[in-house]
Amino acid sequence: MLSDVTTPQDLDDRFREALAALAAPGRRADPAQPVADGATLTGAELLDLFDAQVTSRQLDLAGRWLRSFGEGYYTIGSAGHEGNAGVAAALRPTDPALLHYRSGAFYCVRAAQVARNAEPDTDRKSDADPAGGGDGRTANAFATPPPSTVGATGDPGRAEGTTPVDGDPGSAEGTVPTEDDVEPAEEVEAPADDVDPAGGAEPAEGAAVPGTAGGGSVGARAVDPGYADAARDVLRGMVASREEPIAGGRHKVFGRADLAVVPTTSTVASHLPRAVGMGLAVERLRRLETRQEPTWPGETPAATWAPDAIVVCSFGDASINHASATAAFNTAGWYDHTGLRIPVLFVCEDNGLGLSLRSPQGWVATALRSKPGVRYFAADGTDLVETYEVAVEAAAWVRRHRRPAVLHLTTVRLMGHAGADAESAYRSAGEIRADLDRDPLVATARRLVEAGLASGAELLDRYDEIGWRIRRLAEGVLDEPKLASPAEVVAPLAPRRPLRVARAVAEAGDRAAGPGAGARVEAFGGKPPELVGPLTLAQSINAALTDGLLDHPQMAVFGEDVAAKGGVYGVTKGLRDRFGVARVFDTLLDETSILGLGLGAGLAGMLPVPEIQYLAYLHNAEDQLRGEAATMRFFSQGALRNPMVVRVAGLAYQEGFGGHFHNENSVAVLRDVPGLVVAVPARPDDAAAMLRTCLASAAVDGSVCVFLEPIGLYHTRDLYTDGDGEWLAGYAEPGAWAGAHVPVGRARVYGVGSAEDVTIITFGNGVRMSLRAASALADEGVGTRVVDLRWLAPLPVADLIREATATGRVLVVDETRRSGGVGEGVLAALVDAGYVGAARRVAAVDSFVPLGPASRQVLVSEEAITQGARTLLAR
Ligand SMILES: Cc1ncc(C[n+]2csc(CCOP(=O)(O)OP(=O)(O)O)c2C)c(N)n1
Repeated sequence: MLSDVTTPQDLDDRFREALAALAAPGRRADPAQPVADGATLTGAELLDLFDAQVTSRQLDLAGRWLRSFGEGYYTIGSAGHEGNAGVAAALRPTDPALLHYRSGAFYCVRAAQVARNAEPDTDRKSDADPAGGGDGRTANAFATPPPSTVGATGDPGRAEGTTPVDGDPGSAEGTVPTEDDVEPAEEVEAPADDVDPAGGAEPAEGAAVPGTAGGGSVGARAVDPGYADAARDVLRGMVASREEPIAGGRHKVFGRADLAVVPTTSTVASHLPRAVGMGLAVERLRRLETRQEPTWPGETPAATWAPDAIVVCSFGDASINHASATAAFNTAGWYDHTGLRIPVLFVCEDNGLGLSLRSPQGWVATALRSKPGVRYFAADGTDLVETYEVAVEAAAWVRRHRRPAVLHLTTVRLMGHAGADAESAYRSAGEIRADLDRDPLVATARRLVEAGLASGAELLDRYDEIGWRIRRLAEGVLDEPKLASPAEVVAPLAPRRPLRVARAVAEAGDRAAGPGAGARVEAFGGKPPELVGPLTLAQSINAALTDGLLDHPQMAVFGEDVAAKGGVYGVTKGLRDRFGVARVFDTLLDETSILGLGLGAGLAGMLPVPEIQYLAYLHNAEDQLRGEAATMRFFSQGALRNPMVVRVAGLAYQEGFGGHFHNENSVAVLRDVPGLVVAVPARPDDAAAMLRTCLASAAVDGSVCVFLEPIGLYHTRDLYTDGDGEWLAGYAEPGAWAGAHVPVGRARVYGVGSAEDVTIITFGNGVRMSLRAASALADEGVGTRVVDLRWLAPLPVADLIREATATGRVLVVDETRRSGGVGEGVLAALVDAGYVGAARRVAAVDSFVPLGPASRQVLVSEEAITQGARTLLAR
């Protein structure tokens, strides 16, 4: 009897009752024929997709079962959403996918597609693997049908002629670009819909339906072994097994690199900006002759997507209200408006609820229909055939036109939000029952029976057979090892290979001095920067970016105002003219989307160098760095990576340009992101070397680097007296790059006077102020060593401890705030290392930076540094 929450038992009982009530089919249909008039899906294909739906459902039930005795750690299921099997079937297995946590049936279909492509011999479908054990990626845990249903495995019966006609013959062609700094619109060489432009390896839309083993009755067909692969993956995720294929026990997520399924975080909608970035990158790489070139010479190119791939990302209906989602829709539409191609298929799986919150009646359709530049498709997601047919149409449209679309699937949510959710608190029993009446599995079964493809009893046998085998798989993964040490957990987080990075920098120098010398001289207008004379910090970064773009064919520089204007501080001046709009481009004004573009581009094998115009504006987009960029290696065990060097102009002390938002001095939000590299160059020569290091580290190790540029030092020329030019530095010629290399996490030390009395540990603007203070102290006979951390993450712990111990008196000069500032980390590092000397701290006041002269009240000053040192010496 149904209670007021739907338990696994209720759902199972209800399914059995519904199937038992289905009348026996009057006649048997030919499974090779379309399942309905006007449909392209054949009976055999529908039978197969039913298996995917059942696999997904049985996984949900297994998740609850595992939880019931404390061995499962995840109970958010896909029940009610299994129509998404039809979306996967409408796509190519190589189309990159970022999936909603309820896209279980999609995942099953994708796994089966890939398994079949990897092993085209359909005989394998009958290879029994009764134990269902081992990794068994191609072994078939579903292969032995129970005695009652054993039948001949016949011709797979893949339907011919399932290719759909393009769904939108009358749609507008590419709009004319309105921006002069974007690539011109260009219609993809539209293939005939049934021709594969990539060379025939891929089926066209609608022909990719997976296992169709056994063309006869339902009992005669073996279940596609790819579903066992998928089931094992998901179960391993539920029990946090180390063997789980993407996150290795770190996260329960749909993902596998060989399935082109990119893991997502559980922050709803945060994967959408990345999906847009991936769409942009697919198009950009298709157009660039360099698409097969690696990010760094000698590395394997990361981009493996077909030139005509489309990106798919799914999400729930409540998620469309999230800022990240609205950013992604807007960015896709904005670029479409300018004529730039972004082939993304958004799939909204609309069950009408976001946990307990209802989507207002009609809101989702209204909102999705009105996204400018994003074409709207809709289907009843509980009807597999309709879902498939509309998904085929939507995918074909996106693939042909290389433009974004959204597929709105209405679904139901069965068994509540997750295992612990008591739906009855916010839904009536009647509503819950109404959802059960729309169970997509029952709907598919009804179709199959009505079409004469199966009887209810046969389908129930199928359901039980798959359920039984999933239980066995679940029992098999229970004993698999878990992550058992901190080292094991963090191993894939941010591997660093400093020697390879150093070698990469040296090799870049060799290329720039050798084969690339001519192009380099040309790019620099006949005069390379090492011949120009001393440079400012801004000029030095500009030159290093130029050298990076010359050496990395996949590098792209983008952000607000970086191209036409050359950046608000001129740091990217001239780059667009030197390298063109495909590699240096202005983005729309949205930091979430800027980072999303970087995330997608990095995943596609590019080397993105996005710019955040001011540190204050990183904060509204910070999750794209923390939640998305920094987790990718962790959640994919290094199988996927999003290398990136995010340039951020920040920190305080701008002459004549006051106020908090242009003088933000908080980096706390970055310092605790595991694996993130945070660089703060203070001097021009360090800036160029550190940028080279970041680019090499991103290319070699896939590092995510934040390159925080002190605005106050961009154009500084002098150190001690007007005109001394001591804050300028010459640019190293390429042959000297190896010698000038600055490894990640190594500090720079300046000795002033005897350098024996006090150690100042600082960074950024603090370096220049401290050197000036040290000069004043030297006049008083005090010898100082000034340590420029250069890297805020990872901190140069060994260097700072050595230098602290050398004097036994440490003054931390921290231009960030006292609470949560960098100084806290420095002092903690000293304590952790057993430093026993004296220590003091000079830091900014816990305040936002006020306008004008008032800023001096809260920021660190040279006088405060000198005073701090004197107090330390007086102890
Ligand atoms: C940014 C964010 N806020 C809150 C949550 C907590 N949360 C998890 S799922 C969920 C509801 C999502 O609803 P919807 O997008 O409709 O997907 P559904 O679960 O209904 O399929 C919420 C609020 C989250 N994961 N991420």
